[in-house]
Amino acid sequence: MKNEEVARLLREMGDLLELRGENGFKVVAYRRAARSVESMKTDLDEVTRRGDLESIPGVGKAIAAKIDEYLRTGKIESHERLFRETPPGMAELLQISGLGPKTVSMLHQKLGVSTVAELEAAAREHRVRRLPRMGPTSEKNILRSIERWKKRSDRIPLGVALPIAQKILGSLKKVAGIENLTLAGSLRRGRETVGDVDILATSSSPEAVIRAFVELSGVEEVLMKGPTKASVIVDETVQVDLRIVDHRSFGTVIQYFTGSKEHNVKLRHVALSKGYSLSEYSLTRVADGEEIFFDREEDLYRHLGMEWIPPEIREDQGEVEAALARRLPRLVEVSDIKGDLHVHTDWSDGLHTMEDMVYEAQRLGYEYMAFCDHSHGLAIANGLAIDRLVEKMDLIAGLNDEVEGFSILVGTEVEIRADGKLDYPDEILGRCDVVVASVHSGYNQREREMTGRIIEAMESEHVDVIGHPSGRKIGEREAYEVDLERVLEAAARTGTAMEINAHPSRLDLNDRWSRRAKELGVKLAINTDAHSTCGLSAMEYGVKTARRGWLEKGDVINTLGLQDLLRYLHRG
Ligand code: DGT
Ligand code: CA
Ligand code: CA
Ligand code: ZN
Repeated sequence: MKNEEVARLLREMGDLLELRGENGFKVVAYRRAARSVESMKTDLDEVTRRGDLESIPGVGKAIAAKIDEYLRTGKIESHERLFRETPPGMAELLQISGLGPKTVSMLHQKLGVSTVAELEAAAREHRVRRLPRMGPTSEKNILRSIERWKKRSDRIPLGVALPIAQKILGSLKKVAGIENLTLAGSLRRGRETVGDVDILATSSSPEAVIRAFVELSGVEEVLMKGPTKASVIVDETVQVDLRIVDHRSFGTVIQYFTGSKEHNVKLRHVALSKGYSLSEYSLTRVADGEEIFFDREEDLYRHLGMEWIPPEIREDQGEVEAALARRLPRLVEVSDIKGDLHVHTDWSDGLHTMEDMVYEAQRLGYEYMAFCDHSHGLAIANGLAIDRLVEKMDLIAGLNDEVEGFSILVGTEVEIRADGKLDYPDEILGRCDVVVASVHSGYNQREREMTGRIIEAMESEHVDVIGHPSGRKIGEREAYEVDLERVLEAAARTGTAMEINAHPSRLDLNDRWSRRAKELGVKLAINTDAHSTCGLSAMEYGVKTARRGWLEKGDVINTLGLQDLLRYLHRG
């Protein structure tokens, strides 16, 4: 992990130096070093420990010192200086694929271009093609790369896209003659971010449906409108595509437009191996050209000798092989969830009272809920001092007597302090039913410290769950430096569950790490971390993430009934 990061920094230094017109020798040296660090099989930490950095091909004294600096401090001062001294748009220009530093500095010198927007304008005005080594084709390629770059940086969080999509589905449902209205694309697969919203439907009067679609009240711009297809913009930036397809092909089309592209490629291979060619509309028998149509997706998969594959795992990560062998997992469902184990109230930084939260949880059909307000060290979140937590425990006991068929668990979201110690003494933690331990402070620790800090918390016999284990916030903040592989190994060893925090801006653990956790035999808890009654409905995002991680009911502790859960928590 560190090797990759160091390689990236070294390569970036080469680029930034070249952008400044530094001498070519230095530039080449950084790139060569980056390449060899990248291809190394050993950890840089290990090499440093042996005092062997200079044995890496292409790494001399100067670069070795920078690598060493990174390993000690987590940054390279001269890299940061270079970055600061480069106009911000210029570094961004380097991210446009096909644009190296040479081209970027030429564009800067000849056209005064120093941002992506300026480059786009110059290319549209055909000023780029007149430059040396450029022409109409390279100009067109630049524009295409800019489009791709924009798309890549503009992915929409699932938590934003899904409500928008559901609102549109709600309006479309009322349009006369529309049938089989379904989400497709990455949104149907439940990816944590989506490029756009894809919707499919069938209708005997497609043009009327398309007309109604582009005239929906939220539509701000119509990008494209054809007889069976339209693309519009809603909420300023969200693109929504609607396609109306033939009823008899619906199964094949929905399969195709659900993707992922990689899954589709794999599926076409399977079809070919069985003597069919698969298009987005039909399956054609190669031998005699006979075309087979499927109005149901299930039938298409069945015809190819496979189980139907839930959309969330269609990523070509082994699902096609598993479906052929009829060994697909039975993925966990929202209806399997029996309670929420991480919920805040107005005792710390939540909006609603314990009573409000209980009422909503019962409405959702849960059997139990754990109130996990913050611990006192987290002053900004109004964390509870010990006496307040004790007071709350008494109130919960009273509430439990009042409600029927529902159990309120005493919990805490205890802060894992920078040194790995927990924010409450053992005696208090021992009195809780559920202890979620999380990191909300000291994000800047180096990987080794952060990993050790979380593992130390897991060694406590009282800690049941690690909350939002990576700390990332989608589109906002990267994960802190942490070796999740080691954390998961420790979780398996100590029997600690990992949270899938269902808040749509967290989804943490994410899909991949959830799957890895399962592989290592670690249990998960899907929790909303709700800070209000509405927050409790985020469960569906967490379950989607769990499904994308191939999790089954048995992998998730809050699918257990109350008694089994308490036994699992050793508090029976
Ligand atoms: P996104 O929108 O970037 O989050 O990802 P998707 O997966 O929704 O991609 P999108 O909207 O471009 O296309 C929807 C689906 O259509 C995609 O998942 C698979 C299918 N598809 C689109 N283009 C291709 C293609 O070139 N080849 C194949 N096999 N499938 C494609
Ligand atoms: Ca899409
Ligand atoms: Ca699309
Ligand atoms: Zn929390």
